[in-house]
Amino acid sequence: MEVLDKILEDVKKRNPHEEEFHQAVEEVLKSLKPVLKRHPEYINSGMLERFLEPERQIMFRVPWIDDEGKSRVNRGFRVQFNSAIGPYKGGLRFHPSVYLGIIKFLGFEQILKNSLTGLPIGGGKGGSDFDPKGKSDNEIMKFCQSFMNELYRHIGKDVDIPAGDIGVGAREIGYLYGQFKRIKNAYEPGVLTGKGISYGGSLARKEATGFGLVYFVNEMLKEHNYNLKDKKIIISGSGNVAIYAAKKVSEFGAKVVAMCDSAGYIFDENGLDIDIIKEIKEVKRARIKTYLDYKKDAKYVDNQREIWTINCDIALPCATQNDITIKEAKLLVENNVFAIGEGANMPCTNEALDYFLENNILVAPAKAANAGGVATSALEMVQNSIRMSWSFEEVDEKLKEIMVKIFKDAKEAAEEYGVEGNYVAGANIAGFKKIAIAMMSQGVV
Ligand code: NDP
Ligand code: 2IT
Repeated sequence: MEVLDKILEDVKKRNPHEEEFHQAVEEVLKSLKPVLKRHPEYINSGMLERFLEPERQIMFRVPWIDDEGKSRVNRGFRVQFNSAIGPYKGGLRFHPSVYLGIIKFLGFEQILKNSLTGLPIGGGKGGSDFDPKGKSDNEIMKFCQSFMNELYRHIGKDVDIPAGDIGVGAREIGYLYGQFKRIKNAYEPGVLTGKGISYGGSLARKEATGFGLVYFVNEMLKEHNYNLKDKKIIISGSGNVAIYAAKKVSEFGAKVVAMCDSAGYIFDENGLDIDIIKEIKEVKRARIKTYLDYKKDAKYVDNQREIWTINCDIALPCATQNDITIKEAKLLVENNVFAIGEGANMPCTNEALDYFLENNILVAPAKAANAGGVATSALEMVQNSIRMSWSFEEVDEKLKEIMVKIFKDAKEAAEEYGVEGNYVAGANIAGFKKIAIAMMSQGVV
């Protein structure tokens, strides 16, 4: 469709040098072709162009003082992308690679992901180029407080509800919430999710993204007469998503043979001990190579990229974007991988995704497969507003139901639009349809 090429060209021109954002838009537009053919009004009304333009983008200075008393400055972001179906919702990422293009791609993906959860949440994302690595607890606190000194005026339980992402976990959310409360002089826990359990956090939120990913992958495998039992799994990353994906696949009887951090990977043919990785990462905040201090038989390779050279049945990229390029995709297929479950956001390049689909590899796409985190964040918001908390089992049960439903919706959308088995397209279509109807109903605002 020529008109879509023109729309993509315009997006590139209006958002120069934001390659990750271009990539995310390109993937979605490609999937939406059959929908837009059936619904030319989505283009003719200008709705599609509005959908590709964030409602609001906020950039701000974050000054803070380090432990040596030196003045430092970082850049803060919040992109409030789309509020058609609910208040902006999405995480905060603290990583030196963060710039506007990263936050925009994440915010854009979040719109469709949040729509897929079936819960009333719009899409947004934020973060900073602050690097938490090597910072003391005091420095992290100082940075979070300064970040909130600006962010507080843009968020609220019915306006915009941030949460965690790379570099932001319960510790950071605690400092952010503490500062929000001081500024507002009100106890409004629904303004942030991923909080500690003692002050309004939800049980199972920590586990939700990784668990949800495995529930989704399990549904996809069932649909194609496979299961997880005895399968060899590689998981990239060793953070929040990776750890709980590893725990859950192990419960399903699969074996995680390799995991990594940004420096290198650990490998054990007999399976890794996930509790040790949890201890290293969550308690000690140490590097993954220290796994060798616990398990002498494991191997450490000082090159994270090479994790994809290992043989496996299923790959779960759970670290960061563009982790699997065409080169890694070809290696994985050569080594007989049969399914990919995207735990991270946009971990495969578009070329890699196309290659997997052309080779009949099952792909569980990020915006569907990792939606369990934000879905459970929305459940945390419900608990905050009714001033009650549910048990771990209750939340986990709801999470499972949501993931099964997301799989069904992606599958049915793919069938309806003639791309059966392509869950990448199915998820984009199913997520978009709800947003499109809401935006069309609300008029040009
Ligand atoms: P964490 O900060 O807990 O962990 C990130 C992991 O990925 C670490 O092992 C980190 O290694 C590694 N990593 C980060 N950046 C790079 C990089 N540039 N190259 C190689 N490795 C890298 O983050 P999460 O587990 O929360 O997030 C992981 C992914 O999942 C992200 O894509 C995020 O957007 C996505 N996601 C997260 C959700 C959540 O609820 N937390 C929900 C849905 C998606 P190191 O420690 O060395 O930096
Ligand atoms: O990418 C994501 O979905 C997240 N980082 C979780 C967002 C949230 O609001 O829980």
